[in-house]
Amino acid sequence: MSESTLVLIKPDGVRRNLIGEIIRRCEAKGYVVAELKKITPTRELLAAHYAEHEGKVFYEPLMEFMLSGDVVAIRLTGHRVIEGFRSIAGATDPTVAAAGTIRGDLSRDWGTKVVQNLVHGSDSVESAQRELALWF
Ligand code: DAT
Ligand code: MG
Repeated sequence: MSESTLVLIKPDGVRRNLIGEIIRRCEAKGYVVAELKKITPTRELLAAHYAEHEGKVFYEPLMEFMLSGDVVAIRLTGHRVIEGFRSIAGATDPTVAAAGTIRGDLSRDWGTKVVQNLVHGSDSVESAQRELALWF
């Protein structure tokens, strides 16, 4: 039984030329890149994507950050990939994300209003279905 998750390589990952390194880690883990595209997201798309965070203090900085450059959207597939990708991505806060994870190894806190942590991964089957429908 296979499932899909939405992975986004955020503008910091694209700017830092980490697209290959991030995809390499997904593939090395055994997941499959089923669909992939590089896009310039609109505010409307991001507002729908991050609807759960509307009203939070970091919402506007998060939107500005996500609008600051291109994003790579990936439909990543494999048994338990939703949970598995979040495991290899690491904790939201890159300062405390474990070594060995994407965020722990490759990102840090730069003192910006919103944490720049390289990747997004859907957090549940429902989120994955909703987000994949938005981006693909
Ligand atoms: P995740 O991306 O680990 O699922 P999230 O969905 O709670 O985390 O938040 C979305 C993004 O918003 C997250 O990747 C970074 C930013 N963010 C979350 N909480 C934050 C906070 N307390 N301060 C600053 N940025 C935050
Ligand atoms: Mg989230």
